[in-house]
Amino acid sequence: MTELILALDVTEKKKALAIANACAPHIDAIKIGYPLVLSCGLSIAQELATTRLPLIADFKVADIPNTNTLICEQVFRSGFSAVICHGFTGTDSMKACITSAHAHRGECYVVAEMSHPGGKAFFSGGVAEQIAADAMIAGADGIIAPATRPDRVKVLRGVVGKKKILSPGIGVQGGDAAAVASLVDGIIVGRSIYEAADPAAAAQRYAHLRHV
Ligand code: OMP
Repeated sequence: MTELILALDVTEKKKALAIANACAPHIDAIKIGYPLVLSCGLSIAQELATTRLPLIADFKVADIPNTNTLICEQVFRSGFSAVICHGFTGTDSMKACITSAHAHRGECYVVAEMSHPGGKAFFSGGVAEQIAADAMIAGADGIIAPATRPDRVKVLRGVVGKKKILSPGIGVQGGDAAAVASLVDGIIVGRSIYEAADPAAAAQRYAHLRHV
């Protein structure tokens, strides 16, 4: 089953709550990152709890193990159910995030390859495959892989097997939801939904892909 994850990258609390509540019946999870948390605080997680949807903290955590643990403890104590971390920091740093997530019955996803054009500069030449493999060894629940490059998603699927792949880059970044939905466990969509005149209707347009 492919889930639809809303990337709620807005910076006004009122707008964030309005979009989240309107889209809630049509989505499976909400991903929140620095834009919303830096403007509204971590308490936004509690305010979004009314949607009854899983909340993914996209902080792309990328520090030494101790700092990663301290960050993830704050994330999970605030009510998030998953965290996204970077993998280039090494297995010990990833493990710190994974351990914290699992201690709170949460999940941890590791960025294996980024979706933007610049993502090719360093996540190339086998690096993404190695990050994905290390993420599996470290016990991650899944990886983040680019919807802008379905061929790469296929390669990374070969590395992670049945573990989850969440895939951003759909719409504004050029990725085609229909081309990746059947390859991944979740598609992440931000601007194509939250910048639409009617975000709920925009989210509903992905309904046919949610259970591919
Ligand atoms: P839109 O491009 O507006 O659909 O948003 C995509 C969302 O996915 C944003 O929140 C990005 O920060 C995030 N994202 C990427 O776009 N590319 C990546 O490689 C990784 C992420 C992510 O980790 O979620």
